[in-house]
Amino acid sequence: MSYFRGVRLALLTPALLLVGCSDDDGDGGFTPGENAPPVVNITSPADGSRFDEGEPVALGGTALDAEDGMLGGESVVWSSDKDGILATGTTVAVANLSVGDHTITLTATDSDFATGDDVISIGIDARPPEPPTASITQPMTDDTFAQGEQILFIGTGSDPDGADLEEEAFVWTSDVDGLIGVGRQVDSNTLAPGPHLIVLTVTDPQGLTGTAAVLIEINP
Ligand SMILES: [Ca+2]
Ligand SMILES: [Ca+2]
Repeated sequence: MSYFRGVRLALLTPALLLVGCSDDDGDGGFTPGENAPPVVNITSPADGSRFDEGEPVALGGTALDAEDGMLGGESVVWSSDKDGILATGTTVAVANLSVGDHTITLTATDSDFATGDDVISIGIDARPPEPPTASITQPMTDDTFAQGEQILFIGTGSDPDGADLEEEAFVWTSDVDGLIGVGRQVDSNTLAPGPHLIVLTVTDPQGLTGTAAVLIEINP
């Protein structure tokens, strides 16, 4: 009786050891050969941050893999649900995010092709329109003219928002005589004698204005 029990125990022991091994597998994490995915953490910017259109957004994060250590370079990828893949590397700056709400994902891939990611939401606000610039090419301040002399007024302007400026956008006035003319280039021989503050006002399609001025003298 006791002999057979001993044999049975001896036969069972290897099986019990094997069962013990599979129990370890079930607990996970410590069995050689099992690959753990990278643990990814976005550290910058803060979730919910907002930025102006064109403003650089500093993206920063970490990707730690149990087997490979810290991941970087091409194995970490930033993407936006709105703009697609943005950049690779743990620390990058992007300045061309489109206006609107973005879900930003940092995805890391380890050497065994296991992936981990982290996600934040940020918003890009449309930049407010900017006024145009105006510049008077001629005449120049302190230029003097005889009464009745033909005076040529030439100006330039541009809009930082990229809008095309029509001829009608350029309006010339004198503080003495009022409206001189409309267009990038106008002329007049009817200015009254005396000093004139000549103002060029440029208006963009959004109704914003830029001005330039020169002071000239009309001799009687
Ligand atoms: Ca791994
Ligand atoms: Ca504008």
